[in-house]
Amino acid sequence: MPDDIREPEGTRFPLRSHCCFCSMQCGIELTPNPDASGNGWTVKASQDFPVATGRLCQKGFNVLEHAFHPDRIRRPLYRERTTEGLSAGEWSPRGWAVALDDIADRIKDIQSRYGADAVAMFGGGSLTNELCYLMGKFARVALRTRYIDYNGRFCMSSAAAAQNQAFGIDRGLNFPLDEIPSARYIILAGTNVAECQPTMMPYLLAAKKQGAVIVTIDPRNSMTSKIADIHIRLQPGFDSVLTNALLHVILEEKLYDSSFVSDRTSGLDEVREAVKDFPPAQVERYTGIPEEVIRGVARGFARAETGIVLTARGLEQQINGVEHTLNYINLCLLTGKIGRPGCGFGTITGQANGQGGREHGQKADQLPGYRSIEDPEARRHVAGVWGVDPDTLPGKGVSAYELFGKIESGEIKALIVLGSNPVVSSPNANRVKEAMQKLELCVVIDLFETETSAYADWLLPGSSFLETEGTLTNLEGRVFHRPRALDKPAGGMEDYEILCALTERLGAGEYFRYTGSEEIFNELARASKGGKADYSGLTYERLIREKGLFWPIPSTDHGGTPRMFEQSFHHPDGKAKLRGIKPGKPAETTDSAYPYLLTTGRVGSHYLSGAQTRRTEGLMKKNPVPLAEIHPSLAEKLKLGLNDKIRIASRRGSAVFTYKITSDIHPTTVFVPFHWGGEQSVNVLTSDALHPISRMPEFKISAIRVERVKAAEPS
Ligand SMILES: Nc1nc2c(c(=O)[nH]1)N[C@H]1C(S)=C(S)[C@@H](COP(=O)(O)OP(=O)(O)OC[C@H]3O[C@@H](n4cnc5c(=O)[nH]c(N)nc54)[C@H](O)[C@@H]3O)O[C@H]1N2
Ligand SMILES: Nc1nc2c(c(=O)[nH]1)N[C@H]1C(S)=C(S)[C@@H](COP(=O)(O)OP(=O)(O)OC[C@H]3O[C@@H](n4cnc5c(=O)[nH]c(N)nc54)[C@H](O)[C@@H]3O)O[C@H]1N2
Ligand code: SF4
Ligand SMILES: [Mo]
Repeated sequence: MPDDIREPEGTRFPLRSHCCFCSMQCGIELTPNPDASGNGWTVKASQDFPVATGRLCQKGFNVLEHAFHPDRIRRPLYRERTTEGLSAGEWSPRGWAVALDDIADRIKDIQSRYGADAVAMFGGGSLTNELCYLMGKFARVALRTRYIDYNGRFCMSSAAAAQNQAFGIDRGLNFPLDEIPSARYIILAGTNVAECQPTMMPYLLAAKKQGAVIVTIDPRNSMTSKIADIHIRLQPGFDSVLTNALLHVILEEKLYDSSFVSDRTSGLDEVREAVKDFPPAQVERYTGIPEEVIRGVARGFARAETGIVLTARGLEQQINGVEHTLNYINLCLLTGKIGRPGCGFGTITGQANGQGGREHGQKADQLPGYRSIEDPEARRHVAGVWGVDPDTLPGKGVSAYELFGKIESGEIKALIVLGSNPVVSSPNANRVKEAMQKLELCVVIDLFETETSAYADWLLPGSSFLETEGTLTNLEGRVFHRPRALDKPAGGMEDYEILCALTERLGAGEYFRYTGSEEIFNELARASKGGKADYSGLTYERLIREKGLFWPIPSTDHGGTPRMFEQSFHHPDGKAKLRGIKPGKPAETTDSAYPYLLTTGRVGSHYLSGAQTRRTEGLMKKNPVPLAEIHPSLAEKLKLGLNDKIRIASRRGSAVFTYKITSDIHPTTVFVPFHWGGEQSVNVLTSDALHPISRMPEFKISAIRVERVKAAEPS
């Protein structure tokens, strides 16, 4: 371990923390072990956290590697710009005071020339609730800019919009994970739990052991679908067509729960109308999914005593993602499978704090507590907590990807990135790179030099999950406290301290003087009071004592809300809204120039932009490069030979990949994981079409052409 990261004085071992990667947030225990290879620590699964007790996946076991990596940035780094834009020059280290003074001076200068909105922030969903909250406040109170958004826009925005429309509230799972074993029928659509939330698999396996039927819906026969009784391999983009057929059968055969539908929902006629033209025989002709499979799944789910539908990015990261999600929600509502034991709908949140990160104000249109920044009452309440005049709060800005459009057009001149690597993770990455060149100031706060910091003037060292205390909210909506395991690096600053130090220099310091993250949390709890995501009944003391609590939790004597919607939904009439879905087309369909579909996603051994896991030897060994999955029929057509590669071209760019032939993938589809940058970046190909409401990019569907690259040819 580098000697500037160490355990605090008087520490008792093992140190406790949580894996920083996915939304399961498995507990970990660290013990120094001079005999351990690598960094001198042993990581064990904690027996103490009630979500994934005693289990970790491959990323969890390797989670210290990046945190202790020699590539960690230790001091603020600076480099000069040339008249062409960015210098290709070397970074040079500077002191904190010099760095913060210069950044604040440049922000003030840019804002005096172009106005407050010329500075933007880009946040992330891996950060603590406290930091996400602080970023929203920092943007609105210290920068006074409307332009803040975050990577959750690429992640949870479609599911969030759908849940808000259907239920009037958005919490990923409406039930705790430990209800899964009581479900007798489980539909997993566009979710690859086995690789993306591996420690959730035991819940599914327990359900299976008790007789549950598991159905997976995915263009790939993924690792998750290996445990399924029925796998429906559909072409990307067809979820609403398939679900309309399922709903058609449920209505036609009168399998729905008529008393639940009439007492607790509105909109049945809309669904009837939407699904009438989707009889399963016709859908079979259109999709190739056999009529008897469609009828079997519809009957099985509707008749099962209990049932759960889970979705994830597979169907959400599309320009029709909100509608696809709504149609899966319709399945639960029509059959009355929600708000009671063993039942419910859930969208599986992705990032460590993908849930809390979408609740407390780092989204363009949002104030803490899941409030709307356009709502005068919400503005008054939050401004009151912040001690500012509500009229000084800016209005709503634009979504994550649209920020790059504003940079391109010259409206935004400065960007602060904290907790994301958007040059790798945004769609149409070449356009993003071009936009980044146009900035007058780019500040990246990260653990490492990244593809995004290649466009930065300043790269400030961020603090890792081990070095910060805070709260996070897992995929179930369970808020928990993550203790600080290690001291921050010598002479370093925690992420929140960097922002607070900037506010002093920007003339807003009086609103940002905190003694620590607990004080930020207490303010967040007050700001969230009365909002949809109400944390006002939470304190650090309670969270530590009770090992996490489920929001909403509106008072200190409230026990939290593990299962939602038992009595009512969150619309004013207390009912859930059924919505009739007319399936829309993807932004791009295939044609003779681009005859295949590209879909993108994840592998078990890497995490998101790979900034962390590509620095982890144990994980890199498993997946050193992105492998494109192609169907044998395509391989045959291309006459691929030994050591050949494939060139994939879309309307935006092209890239060369190593491939893997597998009959598990839909014949029209190619899958490529997105965890790599540079020449291995699949996002140079992806479509930047956005959903009209959620502004989610269509990461899951791009029309492509595939060519053989002969082994000897230079790529
Ligand atoms: N190992 C690992 N785990 C992770 C992450 C990681 O990067 N690596 N990231 C975390 C984050 S932030 C997230 S958001 C989650 C994401 O978790 P998931 O959403 O489960 O992951 P993806 O691989 O993006 O997509 C899931 C599946 O959708 C399928 N799919 C593609 N197109 C369609 C379609 O049109 N319809 C349907 N039904 N399915 C389709 C893909 O084939 C894929 O198997 O994972 C979290 N966990
Ligand atoms: N093609 C394609 N693209 C996708 C997706 C897809 O399925 N297909 N999925 C999308 C989804 S769901 C997501 S969530 C995004 C995510 O993509 P990104 O937002 O790029 O996610 P990360 O790679 O986690 O980036 C986090 C960065 O913050 C740094 N970091 C981590 N923790 C901390 C911290 O505590 N403090 C500081 N200062 N820095 C920290 C890391 O080193 C890393 O550089 O990618 C999206 N992009
Ligand atoms: S399941 Fe998620 S939180 Fe748990 S160890 Fe794996 S990556 Fe970390
Ligand atoms: Mo995500």
